[in-house]
Amino acid sequence: MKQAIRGLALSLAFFGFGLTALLGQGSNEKPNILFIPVDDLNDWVGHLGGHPQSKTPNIDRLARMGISFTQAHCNAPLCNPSRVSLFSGLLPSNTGVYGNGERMRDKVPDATTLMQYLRSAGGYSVQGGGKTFHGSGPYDEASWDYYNMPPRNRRQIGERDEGLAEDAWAPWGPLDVDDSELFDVKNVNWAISELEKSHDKPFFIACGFTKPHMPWYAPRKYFEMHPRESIILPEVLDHDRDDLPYWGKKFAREVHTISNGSNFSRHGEDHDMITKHGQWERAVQSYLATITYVDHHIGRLLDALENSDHADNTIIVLWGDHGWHLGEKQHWRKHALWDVTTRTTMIIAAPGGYANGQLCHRPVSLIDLYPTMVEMTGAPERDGLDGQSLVPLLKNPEAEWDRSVLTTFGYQNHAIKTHKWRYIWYNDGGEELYDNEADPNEWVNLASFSKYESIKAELKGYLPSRNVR
Ligand SMILES: [Ca+2]
Ligand SMILES: [Ca+2]
Repeated sequence: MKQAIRGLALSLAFFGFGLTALLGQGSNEKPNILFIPVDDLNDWVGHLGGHPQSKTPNIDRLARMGISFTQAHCNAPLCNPSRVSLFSGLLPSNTGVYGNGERMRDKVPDATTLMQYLRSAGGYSVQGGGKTFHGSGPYDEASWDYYNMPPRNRRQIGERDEGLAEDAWAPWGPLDVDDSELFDVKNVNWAISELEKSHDKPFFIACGFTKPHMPWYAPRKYFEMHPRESIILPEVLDHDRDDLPYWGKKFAREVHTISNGSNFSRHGEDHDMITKHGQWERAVQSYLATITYVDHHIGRLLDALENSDHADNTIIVLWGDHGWHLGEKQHWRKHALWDVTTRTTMIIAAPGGYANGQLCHRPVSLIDLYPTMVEMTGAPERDGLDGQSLVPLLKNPEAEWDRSVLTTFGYQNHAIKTHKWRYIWYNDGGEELYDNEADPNEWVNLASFSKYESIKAELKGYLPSRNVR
């Protein structure tokens, strides 16, 4: 796999990327940044192998242009806290932003977001559109020079299975509309128009996708690329949840609106409802179809950049805000601390001096993007950020890397991820421990076995000492 990616990267180097280095142009210019947040995209991406039937030729093409992180994790397993931590550079345990109800400026009024920093310290123009922070608007006016909000059409409802009960939870199905009618496509069109312009200042453009977040409605042609009758379901172990502590079981069963880890609303058990109504294959098909739809329009963005004057001087960063379960652990959605929930897609592609066309298997997280962008743009180093620049890994994906990754869900519920282990600690003292090398599905909770006491003690040492309420 690595060889193939390397070969393709080499050929790409002669068609645009790498030309800067070959021609010696633009070396003193600050690089532009194209940021591509993709909502609720887990690792069901071709080259990451999260699902054997995913079709993402354009995300795979981006991976060949840069470094794709196969162990990239979110710092919070839902939209608002994941994005606030990425853009503020501060972990949830340092801001107290744990749920979708809390606003960044209420908790950390003086935060300097990545966009603010690039503007003030780097002289960048900063523009966003679609879903960047939580919601489809700017969220934080101070973070943007301009924000694009395409008009929303009447809500598009996809075709449901015939005879499906009205109360079945099934927000998915094919749409008979043209792509151009959809919100994300209108937003991509705006970003393309910006990439086609010349700019006086270095630019940061965030073109955020609201899909593949539910509902999984996408044009019919993308469903036809994933025939339902041949859909492969995720591997599941019967009674997998029996060895979970109280909060693990709670998180697996329920849909949550969390505020400081205490406020839960019950919507019934997703997995029972989906299997009862025969919707599991349809759900997997719909998620795959929605990802392929997003991938197609990511390809249009990449084409536009490649055909523009900015191709040789623009960093592209694509990231999902957290993972997504489609039945693994009999769990659906996000809102938990297992690998399927925390793992996401993260690719950084930039011309010049990086080991492009390789995979990096070191554990990293979204909090690392802020300091990485600071270093890659040559902006002055910033104190007080919780992440660590990934530039050493972009230069050598196998560089020594002793960092662990922290994911937090609600007040004082944490997961620590190292290359080999996942350790989960809940605020009532409940624990889970998984050997991710031997047990990638996280089926066997080792926390109660005495032989792992010293491993647990070591991993516990990575838990944050500060937990802001
Ligand atoms: Ca999300
Ligand atoms: Ca289990």
